[in-house]
Amino acid sequence: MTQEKKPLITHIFTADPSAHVFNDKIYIYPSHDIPHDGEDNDNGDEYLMEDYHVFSMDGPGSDVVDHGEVLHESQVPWVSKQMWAPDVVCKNGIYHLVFPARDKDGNFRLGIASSQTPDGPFLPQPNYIPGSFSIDPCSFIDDDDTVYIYFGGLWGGQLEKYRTGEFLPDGTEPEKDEPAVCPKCGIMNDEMTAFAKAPQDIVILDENGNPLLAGDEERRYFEGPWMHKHNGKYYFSYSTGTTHYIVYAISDNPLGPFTYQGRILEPVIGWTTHHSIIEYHGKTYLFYHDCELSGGINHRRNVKYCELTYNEDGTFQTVTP
Ligand code: FUB
Repeated sequence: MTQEKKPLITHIFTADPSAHVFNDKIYIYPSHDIPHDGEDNDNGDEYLMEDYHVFSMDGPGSDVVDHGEVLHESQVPWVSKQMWAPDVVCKNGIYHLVFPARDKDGNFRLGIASSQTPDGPFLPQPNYIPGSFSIDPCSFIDDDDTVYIYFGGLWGGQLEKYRTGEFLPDGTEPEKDEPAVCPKCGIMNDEMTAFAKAPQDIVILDENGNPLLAGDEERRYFEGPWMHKHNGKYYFSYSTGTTHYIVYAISDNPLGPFTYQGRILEPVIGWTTHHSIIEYHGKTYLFYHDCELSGGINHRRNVKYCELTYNEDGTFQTVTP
């Protein structure tokens, strides 16, 4: 499989790949990085995405098809800018693109756009999901058809500004010896228009059953959640941001608490790291991004993938990029 760990898409910059298997094909829903010469900052202002493209492959190793632009910010009434990492879930035969963007007040929100087909185009709902905030939605459908939206990102993603439940413009992260800010999860209604159950904390515990601390930057949640199920267990994986790892935690319940297990992916070229995991024809694949194509420019990223291997006990073998 010669494409493994090589830039998969080279005609535009792509990042944050959410991969899914629909109709026996692999579909990839990434962010679309726009090249510019602006500076990086801790607010993520360099990530100036405006639209989404959908890509598909007949299987690992096959050519990648670009299905073109499937949604642009100009089509979404509530969006001002920065359409960041999206995901897609198929519920009742409809494909729902779940995406974050800044609203007209500059706050990140989560929106939905829908299509009859996995390759779009996607028609947006006029308003964001009421009560939604922050970034990086991962939409997971369980065997009983319940759709869970896991989300949240620190710093530019504003998650630490919602520690009280309200938006506090000056909200900060907890002290290093306090429990870390938790990612959130909301359960969607059947119509995929609103949360049926308001977002709650997803608690990640250490090996002693204590919540990970804010100062535990090699393990605590930063952004980029992904959920998948394997042998009846729920695997919650995410980026540690400042320490640049993709790590994971396991639970018997989709709402946790989850227990930290270890690393999936060591740091890649570039500041951000963001991934997804799929099963395809009995094998497991990790989709991720780095900045190889641009020679390390943080906001000019490219999607890659490789095989991911479970150990017999259900833990992962760590991937080195
Ligand atoms: O692509 C913009 C942001 O960078 C994403 O929301 C984060 O997960 C990081 O990859």
